[in-house]
Amino acid sequence: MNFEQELNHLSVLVDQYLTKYFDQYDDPFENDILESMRYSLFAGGKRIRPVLSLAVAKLLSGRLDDIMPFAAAIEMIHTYSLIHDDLPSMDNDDYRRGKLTNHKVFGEAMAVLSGDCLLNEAYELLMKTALNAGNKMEHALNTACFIARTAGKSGMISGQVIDIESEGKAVSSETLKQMYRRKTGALLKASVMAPALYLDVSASIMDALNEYADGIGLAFQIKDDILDVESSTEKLGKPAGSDEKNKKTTYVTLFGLENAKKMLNDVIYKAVDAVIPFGEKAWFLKEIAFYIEKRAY
Ligand code: GRG
Repeated sequence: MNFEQELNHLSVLVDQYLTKYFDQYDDPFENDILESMRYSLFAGGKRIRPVLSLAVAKLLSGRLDDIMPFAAAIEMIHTYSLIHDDLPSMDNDDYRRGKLTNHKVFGEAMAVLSGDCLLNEAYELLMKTALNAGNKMEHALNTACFIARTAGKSGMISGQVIDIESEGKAVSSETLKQMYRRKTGALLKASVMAPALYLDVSASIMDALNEYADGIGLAFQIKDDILDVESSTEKLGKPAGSDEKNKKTTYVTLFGLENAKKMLNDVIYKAVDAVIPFGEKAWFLKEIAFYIEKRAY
């Protein structure tokens, strides 16, 4: 399989799992909240986080089934974060993935609740997975704790807080890096590390994957900064030029467009180098890193 085929194959598996997962619910009193949750969960996201988890699982054990619930939970958390990020009290965006944002379709109250509900659903899935993990229960709980930590105040949420507090202010490169590592990098790190934690791999494998995750996490956000100035609203499916509009400090405003591109390339190669010890088996992880560098949206 080539890169596009493998990417498509893994993201279809994620879609099938999520579809089946939500098909288990049929209480008519839950229809409205489920409609709002499904709207954003199936709005055409790239599924890069769960695909990363499955790719690492393939590399480490060849088994995808064990890791799928963790991957799906991470995608639910990611989707909740985007619904809340788009709210009027946060970025106040009308479009995401080329579609109206959740609150524009279902109203602000329902968007808050469907984000909350996706987060709850994610934790319920993680806990059920741990309960059913037999002699791997402790590893499953460790993995769930790690995901919770990266999504919470030690990761994505404090990153979002730094982002909100930094608007309209001069921000140092150190603060910007911290913000990126938390806001964007933390959940990508959870995606890469979840299979490693569940499978309880050696310290050297953990270190290599940690370095890879650090690289792609930072790269993902630098690329986001570049796309914001180089791409169009049509291609992005969300407003281009929003960083300037919201007076945000980014890699582009701090270092200039060309330097930001060089820095992006450097972190991508660091990530790629980190997985060299895995040899040929790491081809897809390397390709994902290049995909993050080259992605158009
Ligand atoms: C509201 C708790 C809370 C957190 C929000 C993740 C986040 C924190 C905000 C998103 C802001 C943003 C656009 C960050 C840039 C990086 C990023 C997370 C982009 C969106 O991820 P993709 O490109 O989205 O993987 P798709 O649509 O493909 O799923």
